[in-house]
Amino acid sequence: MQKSIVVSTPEAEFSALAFKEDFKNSIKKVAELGFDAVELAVRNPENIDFEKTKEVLKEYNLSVPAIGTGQAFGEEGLSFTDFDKDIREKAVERIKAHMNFSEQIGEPQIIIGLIRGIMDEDQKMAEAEKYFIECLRHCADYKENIILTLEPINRYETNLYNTIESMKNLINKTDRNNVKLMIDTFHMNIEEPNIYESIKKSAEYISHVHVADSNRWAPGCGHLDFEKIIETLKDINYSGALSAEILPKPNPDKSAELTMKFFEKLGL
Ligand code: LER
Ligand code: MN
Repeated sequence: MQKSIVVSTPEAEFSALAFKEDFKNSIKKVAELGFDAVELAVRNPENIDFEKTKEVLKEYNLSVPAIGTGQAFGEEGLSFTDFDKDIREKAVERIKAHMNFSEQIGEPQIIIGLIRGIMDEDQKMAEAEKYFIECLRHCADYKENIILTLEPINRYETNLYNTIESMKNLINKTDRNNVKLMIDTFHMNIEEPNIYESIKKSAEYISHVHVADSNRWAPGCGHLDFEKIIETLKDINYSGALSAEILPKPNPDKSAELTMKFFEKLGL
């Protein structure tokens, strides 16, 4: 499993990011700490210099297991389930731009997390789901070689698809080979009846993993049993990345250091 951490390209506001300033410097620190990979959180790929990004990643020999997209919802309100067709279309166009970016840097996986949106009081679940599936199919068919990895997110952040079971149902209904599941230990701790059983039952769906402890600090700073989580992931033959999506606490550098020390303690 690759040791990875989320780094944002500039302009981010989402709080659970260890690094969000000075891209090159962040990448350098991540590489020096010994990470294998870096997950990029990107609001709008149009603002990014693809070549320069590729160059920096190459210089520090880091791969990119996935690209995060949540800021497009958090900062611009783009969503796959909005009542407004225009907003849904803009959300699809944005994810297609992420897919182009992902293809350019040769790491074909896009996270569909908060961009699913939040269901309005007046909206019915069936309607939200219909829109979500429509948008997913548009994106999935746009580039079949790029995986869209769908993230169950806890109830305090969205009222749509909080559990792994609900997301697997949605994935089955979407019926596209490049639509997969990702798990996040922070959300699982809130929503899953049994973290290990949920992982075991999802073996053939999981394409990416976010790690954060129960308090969203670096793994090892809360009360999750990461030894058992890693063991379970090994049992299902998961060989992708463990990507730390953590609060920058007690400060950004220290949170990354704590993550790396704990990864090493786990024998990763
Ligand atoms: C994004 O990966 C995530 O986990 C969400 O909690 C974003 O708020
Ligand atoms: Mn996450």
